[in-house]
Amino acid sequence: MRGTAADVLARADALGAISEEDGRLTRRLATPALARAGDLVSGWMEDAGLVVRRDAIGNVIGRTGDADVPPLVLGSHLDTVPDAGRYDGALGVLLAIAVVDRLAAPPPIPLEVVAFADEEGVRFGVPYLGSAAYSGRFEPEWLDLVDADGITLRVAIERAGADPALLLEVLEPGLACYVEAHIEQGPVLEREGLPVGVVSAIAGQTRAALTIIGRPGHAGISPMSGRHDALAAASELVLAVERFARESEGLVATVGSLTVSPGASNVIPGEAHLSLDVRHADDGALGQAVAGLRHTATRIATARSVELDWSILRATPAVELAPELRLRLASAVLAEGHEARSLASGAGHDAVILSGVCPAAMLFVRCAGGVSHDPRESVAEADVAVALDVLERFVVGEGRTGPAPTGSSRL
Ligand code: HGY
Ligand code: MN
Ligand code: MN
Repeated sequence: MRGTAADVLARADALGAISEEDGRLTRRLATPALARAGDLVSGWMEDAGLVVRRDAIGNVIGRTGDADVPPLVLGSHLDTVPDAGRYDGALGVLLAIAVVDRLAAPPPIPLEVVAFADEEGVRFGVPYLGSAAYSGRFEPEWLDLVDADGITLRVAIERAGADPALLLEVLEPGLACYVEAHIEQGPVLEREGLPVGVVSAIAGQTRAALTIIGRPGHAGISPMSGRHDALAAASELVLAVERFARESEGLVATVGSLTVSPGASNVIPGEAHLSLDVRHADDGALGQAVAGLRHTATRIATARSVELDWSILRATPAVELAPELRLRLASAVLAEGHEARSLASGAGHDAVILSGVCPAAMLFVRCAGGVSHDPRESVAEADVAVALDVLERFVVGEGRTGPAPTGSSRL
């Protein structure tokens, strides 16, 4: 039989070996590694009978069925964070291809399988560039985003062999609905002994870039009293962010990257650049938290006589996933004999963007220890098999023959 859980895991291993870096998995937007991963996925999509194209940002899109009928879209992202696990994103892409591969007859609706080129936002700081382009929601100013090497997104896309101007064309994607399978990246399913879960909502997320400008100086002759040390100010801010989030119910806030210049042991740091990632399930609470954190950062900068530049890179609101799709997904889970546990997602997903253009739903797959964004990420073949059965049943409707329902639904 084609499209088995073993196939999915073997392919995840093959994809996991395609990286920008030796010894660890990193695959960012518009890099040769992502292009190689796209080539592999493109071949698997063709083997499954899909007609494949690549769009200007590098999404790999496979289509089956009548081109004039809005498709059911299945997919996830192919890019990764640095030193990633091999299932975040890739599992959803491979499950989608495997479902198409195993269909015994043409599905009742055209299908489109998508491997998004940038969900994590690692290279240019702004997440969801792939699904935004696919959904016709690409912002022209994003072409001027600059990576750590000073390369703009525009140039990166040109160097990858595509025409960035195509991203500016206004398009209405005309999609019927979107369903994404993804590892849970959390402990709930494992704690409750469940193979899969139906996602109810996705937390809102604000990402910012902070720059602290102090005054560089000679480490040996500058008295402590008159210093304007950018790294010391940044360090106070990092701990203040942690304390603020710990004291705020339901809030998570993270400084994931910090770079210092000029970066020599005998020079007082003149500049510090920090990322800030703030999330909450409630948009009002998120907005208040971001404002509170900005006030805290400004207070620290003033007290230390350093300058602060605070720039919001992207803010995406919390999203409730489509109730009717959640019910259909839950029915498929029940029909496969499992409890249809509903749970929220603290992690962001391309479903956030797709939910702006069509009804969207997500199926979570249990992952060991809830670990993710870490090479220790892992899933069980039996859980992947359940996810495949559920997705197939969702796609073909009740036609699938599965075990009698025994589970219960807590939506
Ligand atoms: O950051 C996230 O939540 C996701 O991994 N992009
Ligand atoms: Mn991720
Ligand atoms: Mn992901």
